[in-house]
Amino acid sequence: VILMTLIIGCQSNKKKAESKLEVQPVKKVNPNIVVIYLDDLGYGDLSAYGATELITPNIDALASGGMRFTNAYASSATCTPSRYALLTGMYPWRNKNAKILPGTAPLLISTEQQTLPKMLKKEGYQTAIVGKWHLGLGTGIVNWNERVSPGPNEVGFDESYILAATQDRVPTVYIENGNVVGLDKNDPIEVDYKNNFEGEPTAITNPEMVKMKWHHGHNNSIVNGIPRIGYMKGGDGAKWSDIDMADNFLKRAQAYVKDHENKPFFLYYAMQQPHVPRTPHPRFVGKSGLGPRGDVILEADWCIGEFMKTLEAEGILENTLVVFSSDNGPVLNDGYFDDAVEKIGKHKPSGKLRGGKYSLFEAGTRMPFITYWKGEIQPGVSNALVCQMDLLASVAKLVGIEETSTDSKELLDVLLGKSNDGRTDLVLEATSRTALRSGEWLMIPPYKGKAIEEKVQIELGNSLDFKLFNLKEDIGQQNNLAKSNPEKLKEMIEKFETLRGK
Ligand code: NG6
Ligand code: CA
Repeated sequence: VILMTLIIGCQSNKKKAESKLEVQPVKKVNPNIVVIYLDDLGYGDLSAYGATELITPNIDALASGGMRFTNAYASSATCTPSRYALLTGMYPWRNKNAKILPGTAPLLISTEQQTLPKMLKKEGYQTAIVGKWHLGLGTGIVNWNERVSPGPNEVGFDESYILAATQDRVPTVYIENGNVVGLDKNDPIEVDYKNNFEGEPTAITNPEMVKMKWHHGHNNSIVNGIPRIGYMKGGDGAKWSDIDMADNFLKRAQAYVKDHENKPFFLYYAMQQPHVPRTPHPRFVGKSGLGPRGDVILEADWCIGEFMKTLEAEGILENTLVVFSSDNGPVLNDGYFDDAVEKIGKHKPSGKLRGGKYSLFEAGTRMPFITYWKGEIQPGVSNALVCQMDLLASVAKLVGIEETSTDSKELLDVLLGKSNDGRTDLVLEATSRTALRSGEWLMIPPYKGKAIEEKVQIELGNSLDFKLFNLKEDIGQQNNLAKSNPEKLKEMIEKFETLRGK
C-alpha cells in the first residue's frame, strides 16, 4: 500500500484526498517548485520586514505562513550576476561576463552548464520561466526576426515567455520560446546599442515625444513615451504595453500552473517590479502615496496574492514549495524622474541596512527571502546565513539527488525551517567587486572609485581602507573595526583570498 501510495504520489501532483489507498499520509514526492523573484526590491520594502509606510499583505502572508529569513543574500548587488547565480549555482565572479548586460548580449550561461531547471528536468519536472530574463540571448549577433537561440529553452526551460533584458532596455517585446510575440514579418525589428537607426526619434532629437523624463542614461529610443537604453527600429505591433506587463506575466504564470498541474513543475516567475521604468497599471496609480515605485510594489504584492490563489484553487498549494526573493537591493532614482525620491517620505527601502543597489554594503545584497510550503514548513523566522545560489543544491536534495558540482551549498533543512545551520562563509559581489561575509563578520577590501554614486545617491562601499563590521552588533555598518581588531581582519583576508582563489 505504501509503495502504491508513493507511486501515485510520484505520478500526480494533486492531492488524492478521495483515494482509498491513502491510509498513510502521502509522502510529498517531487513537489512543484515556484521561485517568485522581484527586481530591485529592498530589504525594507515589505511590511513583513518592518516597512510601515507600505503594506504588502500578500507577501506578508507568505512570510507569516512560512520561513522568513533575515540573513539571506542575493549573490550580487545587480541583476544579471544574481540571476546567473540563482540559476547555475555558481558564483558570478567566476564568469567575467556576468555584469549588467545590454539587450544584445549573448547568452551568459553555457549550454553545457548545470542549471536549476536542467537538473529538475532530468528528474521529470516540467520547467518554465515567465518574466525577466537578463542573461543574454543568442551567440553574438541576434536576428530578432528569426528564432533567437540559444536562450532559456537551451539551458533547461521547456517553456519561456520573457522580456529579454530589462524593462528600460530594448527590444521592448516579449519573446516566447525564442520567437518575438506578435511580430509582423513586414515590420522587422532591428536593435543596436551603439548607433541609432537613421530618422528614428530619440529622447535627444524628439524630447516632445517623451512622457517619462530621463535623469541619467535612458535617452535613446522612445517606446510608449518612455525613453529607453538602446536603439530599436520596427516591430511596432509587437511592442509591449508597459502598464499591462504585470497583468500579462501574472496571466501567463497562472495559465502555466493550470496547464501543468498534473505533473511536477518548476516555475521561475521573474517579476519586473519595482525596477525602472515604474509603470503601474492605472488600478494601482496613487495607491501607495509613495509615487510609482510604491505603487508597483503594491501591484507586485497583488499579483502574488492572485498567483497564490491559483495554486490554492488548483488544489496544489500543499504540494508546492514557493521561494520568494529579489535580485538586488533598492534604488530610488535609477535614471528617470518618477517621484521615487520626492515621495519617499518616511519609507526606508533598505530598512536598517546601509547602501542599496550597486553597493557592497549590506543593502546591496541582503534580501527579503521567504520559503513557503503549506503543511510542510512550519512558520518561523530564521537568521541562518543563506544565499539564493544555494537553492540548486538544496532543491537537488529535495528531489532526491546530490549535486556537488557547483558553489551551491545544500541547505535543504535550513530552507525548510528544520535547521539553523546555514553557511559559514559567503563571497558577495557588487559591480565586479567582492567582499566576504563570514559568521557575523563582513569584510570589504579596499577599492578605488567613488564612495557615493551621486546619480543614484547610493554609497557603493569603496574606500582605500579595509572595512570590517560585526553585523550582529552593527547591522547599519557604522563602526569599522578593521583597525581595532587586526586579528579578525587578518583571518577574514586569508579566508577571502582562499575562497576567491588568489
Ligand atoms: C544601469 C541603468 C539602470 C538599470 C541597471 C540594471 C543607466 C544609467 N542605468 O546601467 O537604470 O537599468 O543598469 O539594473 O543606464 S538591473 O537591476 O537589471 O541590474
Ligand atoms: Ca535588479
